[in-house]
Amino acid sequence: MRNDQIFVLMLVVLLPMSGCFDGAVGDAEGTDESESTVINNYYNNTTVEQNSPPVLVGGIALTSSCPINPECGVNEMIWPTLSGFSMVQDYDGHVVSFGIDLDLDLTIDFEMPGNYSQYEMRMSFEMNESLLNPIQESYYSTSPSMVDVGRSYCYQIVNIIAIDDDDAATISPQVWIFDWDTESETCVIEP
Ligand SMILES: [Ca+2]
Ligand SMILES: [Ca+2]
Repeated sequence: MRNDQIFVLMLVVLLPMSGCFDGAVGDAEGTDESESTVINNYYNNTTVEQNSPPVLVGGIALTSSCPINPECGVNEMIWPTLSGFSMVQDYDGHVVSFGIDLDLDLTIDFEMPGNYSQYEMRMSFEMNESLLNPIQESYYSTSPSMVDVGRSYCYQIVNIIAIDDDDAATISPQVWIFDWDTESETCVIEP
């Protein structure tokens, strides 16, 4: 076989193979590009899901309060009012709503005023007595010597809710305790 014949034979064999190599390299590059696109989408999605809900400290209770502090007579006291020390912070945004949910539908019934980021006394005179609906319960214990065993009291569970500007809510359930009147056999929802 002559040298030029060998060269032609090698060309015949190598040319189709080089085509395979080119194609393989092209495919590999294409795969890399689509993978990097997927990773970018992943980071974008993660950023959206990383909103922190508000952090809340403190609580809200029922009390008798006077709208004109501090010189207020007993007959000027209003009951029930909502009050309590609290602070609400949103570390990656701001709080847009803070208050109490009395009928447990996860919607705030009464907003609490003030600067949310300060730990301060908040008070609302908007409270409505018709939303107080405590349930009777009895103290019980395995020890018969306990003074309270058999006596009744009343309670109502309420939600304290804070919502941030990304619509994330922090819900903190609290228990309000009321007296039970043995004569009328009703929960006492008076001061
Ligand atoms: Ca937030
Ligand atoms: Ca509600």
